[in-house]
Amino acid sequence: MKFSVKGFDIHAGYLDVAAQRALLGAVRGVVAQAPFFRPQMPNGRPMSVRMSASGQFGWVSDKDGYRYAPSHPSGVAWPSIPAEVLAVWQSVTGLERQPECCLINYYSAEAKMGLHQDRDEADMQWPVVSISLGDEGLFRMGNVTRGGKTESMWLKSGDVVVMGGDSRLAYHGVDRIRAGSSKLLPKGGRLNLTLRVVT
Ligand code: MD3
Ligand code: FE
Repeated sequence: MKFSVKGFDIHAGYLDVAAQRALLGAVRGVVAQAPFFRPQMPNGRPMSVRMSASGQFGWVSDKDGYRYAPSHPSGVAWPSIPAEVLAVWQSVTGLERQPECCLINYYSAEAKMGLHQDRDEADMQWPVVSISLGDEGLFRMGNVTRGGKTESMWLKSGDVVVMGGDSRLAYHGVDRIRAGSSKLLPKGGRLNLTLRVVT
């Protein structure tokens, strides 16, 4: 079912297990070419979340700061966004415009992501689509400005979230992972794919 929390459109149970497995296979193909790495935070420490990407751009962060970049830290170009992933963008947004980045976040049981805004894309009119796979993650949704009330919900494997309109610039983060809550990933953990128009 579809519902809205603070302007975030949540499609709970959007992907059945077969579709989740197909996406997982596609992600494995990407990370075989572009292995997970731990981006550096502004304080110089590595993030707990491991990242990779596909598409014309991925997100990298190092001593020079963070930015969208056309290649993996190893220097290889990011693989193209898998067709199965583009199909989710198409069915949930109906847009002609294609995403240029599919960021892949992997959360081990201990990983989390602090509250932040995503504002490095050129045009915030385009939505961001998020696909959750594997263990459940506690997603926190805030406001367009820092502070104020937040709402949290557990995102489960197969859930798809569309961030458009006011929610596009809202603060958000992932507080914790419920280890062992899904059997999709044999070694556990949570994968989150975010599809973005960058330019
Ligand atoms: C709201 N990822 O990669 S997905 C991120 O579960 C990120 O890995 C989280 O925040 C995760 O930047 C949350 C939901 C999400 C993703 C992108 C957004 C919410 C967003 C961009 C703008 C507004
Ligand atoms: Fe984000």
